[in-house]
Amino acid sequence: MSRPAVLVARAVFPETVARLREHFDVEDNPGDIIFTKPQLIERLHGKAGAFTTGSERIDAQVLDANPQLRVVANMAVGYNNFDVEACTARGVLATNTPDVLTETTADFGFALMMATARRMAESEHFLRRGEWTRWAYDMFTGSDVHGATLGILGMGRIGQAIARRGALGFGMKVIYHNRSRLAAEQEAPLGARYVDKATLLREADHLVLVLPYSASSHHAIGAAELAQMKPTATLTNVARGGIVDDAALAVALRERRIAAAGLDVFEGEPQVHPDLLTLPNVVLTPHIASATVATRRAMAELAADNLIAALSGGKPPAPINPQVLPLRPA
Ligand code: 8YV
Repeated sequence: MSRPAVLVARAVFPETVARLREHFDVEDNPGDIIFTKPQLIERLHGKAGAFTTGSERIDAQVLDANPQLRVVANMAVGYNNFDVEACTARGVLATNTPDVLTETTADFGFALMMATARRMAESEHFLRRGEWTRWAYDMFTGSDVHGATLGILGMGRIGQAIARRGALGFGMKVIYHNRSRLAAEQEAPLGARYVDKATLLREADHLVLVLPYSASSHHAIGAAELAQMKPTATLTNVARGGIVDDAALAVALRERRIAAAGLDVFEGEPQVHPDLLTLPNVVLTPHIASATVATRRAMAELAADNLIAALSGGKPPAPINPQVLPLRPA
């Protein structure tokens, strides 16, 4: 019997590709070309599986043009690049990479929040420009992180890991809003208080967004929400572009309706709203919250584990739509 063929849609660790080659006929993408939709459709021809990242949109059109496709394995915990309903309707298994990036992403979210509150990027640029000539009592005064109120929108695994850092490491008061309330035994060690969204916006000194992107979270933070925040508050987004209305945020930052923002994700990235680029009170990073060597390796390995298990009739560790299992025969 011939081996299944898979597409590795973006450049990834050579070790991961080599491991996949032990199981499959692999077409990889060492040049790291970002495929257009027609290119992706064409590359997927004849493939039983795809190793994808957030840059490949797997929707009904791609699936219908490739009825032989049975597994799409995302190297990401977020999977808004997948139309999961379309996958499920066609019996295509979708998988992701939860857990392995939780702590690393929480480290980064916390660091970005701190950099934002303490004006690290802005002051570094000032120093590099050679403008640091003397000390001044009010030079780059920011707002405290320790003891402040940490607001978390989206209290999943990463949200809880950020809350833990704030509560246990920095003595922060934690408030959160989520689709569902945590169990009392999860809230208690963090002293976390479940509040409605309006209270979260009103009370947070530092608001961190960690919710998944979907039609219902699109522009969850827009002009109306920003207007409810404290003028001294910071906003940090390590979730997905599109959760924040970036144009409205740029206006709020320019008019100092909130103090500052830290953004790792953007609407339409890698494009960044031009107004954000001109503002001093925003820390901008290129979607790197999960980017440590160890975590990216773990993500790649888990995506490969998913693909290998699913296409060999096993139980993939992180299925998104397990109801399609067992996989339809090739
Ligand atoms: C990925 C992420 O780097 O896991 C996620 O959801 O946003 C990042 O960790 C990115 O999505 C590439 O696939």
